[in-house]
Amino acid sequence: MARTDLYQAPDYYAIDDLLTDEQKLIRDTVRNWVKKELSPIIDDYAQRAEFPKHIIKGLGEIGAFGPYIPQEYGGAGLDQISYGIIMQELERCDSGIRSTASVQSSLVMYPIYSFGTEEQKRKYLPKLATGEFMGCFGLTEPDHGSDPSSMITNFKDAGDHVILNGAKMWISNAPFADIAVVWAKDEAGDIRGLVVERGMEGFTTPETHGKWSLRASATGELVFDNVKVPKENIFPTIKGLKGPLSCLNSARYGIAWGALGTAMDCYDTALRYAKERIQFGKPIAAFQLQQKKLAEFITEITKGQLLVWRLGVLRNEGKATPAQISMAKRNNVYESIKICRESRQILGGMGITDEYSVMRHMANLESVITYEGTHDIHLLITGMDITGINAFK
Ligand code: TGC
Ligand code: FAD
Repeated sequence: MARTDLYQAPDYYAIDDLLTDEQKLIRDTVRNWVKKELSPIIDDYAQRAEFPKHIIKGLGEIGAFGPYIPQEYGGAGLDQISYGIIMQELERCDSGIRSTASVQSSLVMYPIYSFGTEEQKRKYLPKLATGEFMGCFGLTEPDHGSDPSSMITNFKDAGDHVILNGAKMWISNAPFADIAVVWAKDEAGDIRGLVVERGMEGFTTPETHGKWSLRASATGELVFDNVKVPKENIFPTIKGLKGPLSCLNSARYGIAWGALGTAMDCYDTALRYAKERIQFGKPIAAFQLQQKKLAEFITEITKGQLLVWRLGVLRNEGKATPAQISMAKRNNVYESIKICRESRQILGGMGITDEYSVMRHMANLESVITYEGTHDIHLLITGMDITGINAFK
């Protein structure tokens, strides 16, 4: 059911004062676009478990695809905080929509820009920036999720092309993507990246059905059955897991901002509802137990906002470490999922309906806390960073 979007962003510590005029303009542009184009339709699409493909052009127009890719390749040439703000505003509406934008930006455009040949950049980036081409990122396999270095998807040399075999699972955007950035092992056993195009013989993208989470995002498999991929589609120099993991640094950073958007939306919804809903002759906001929840929400949101803002500054300076990004992804998703769950309780029975966004956000974050490295994997990354001891293996 279409509902009016009354969202007002919380800013308890005047974090707006830390933003430039350009960053605020970008934030307002995306927020207004979301209110007009996305909020009225998102629940219908989530209920139908369908990605709203007609918004792709609009996402391109507001600069949501490759915001920090240089303008000469079709990107917007923005800074990292602007990228984060765009992710926050999109995920404020729905994690699945942010997923589509962050996969396109950080997992498809970023590797082509960072590792691709000049021809690959010219061929793909401008079309990805407008949404004329949509992309997906294939790292996870049915038997290799948290441990991608054990992947079995591989390619063999066959003259001017290679023959690719294997399968990837849980791939966002796969069912409609025009191209896939795929990570596979070469004959020496090194992980390499290559661009596989829809239409190549033996390449299929079956859709994954039955999700209770991220329902407005299309998820699928990538199946490679002796696919002939021209050698010119291989990223020439990057080898090893650091290739895909570098892309994840960018996407995890965007998720840290994005997840906060869900918490900000749930807080705003729960606060408004608590002030309006009367029980025992008073607004439920007058009860101490409800105030405790709301006070804790705004505290965690404020801490999360400061965390991502500082991380954005470090990324702008080229100083953010993968472990710092990992901490922000884990913390902001974890705190946001708790805020969404408790907001749902503040709304009582109404909280389970699509009249409010809280239940959808809560269910979406069950994917977000798992993808791009699970909560536990990120704890181990911090653990290894501070102790110097690897507890993964
Ligand atoms: P390890 O031996 O630690 O490292 C292998 C090589 O990679 C380097 N490295 C990194 N480089 C850049 N950025 C990072 N974050 C890096 N982390 C490690 C490392 O220095 C080493 O380099 P070199 O030169 O020595 O070879 O690797 P490991 O096999 O022990 O695994 C480490 C672990 C578990 C942390 C890692 O593999 C991991 O992060 N696992 C989680 C997997 C994951 O996040 N998958 C995400 C799939 S994509 C996705 O979910 C998209 S959802 C998108 C959406 O819809 O929004
Ligand atoms: P597993 O790795 O099997 O983990 C299961 C449990 O074991 C987890 O709780 C984990 O924390 C724990 N565990 C694993 N190893 C350890 C350890 N060493 N120590 C302690 N605990 C451990 N992937 C892509 O490549 N591209 C995409 O676009 C993409 N989109 C996705 C979209 C959705 C909706 C979802 C749900 C997933 C997506 N993924 C994508 C895959 C995602 O990255 C993986 O699901 C994730 O990395 C976890 O892998 P797994 O599901 O195989 O879980």
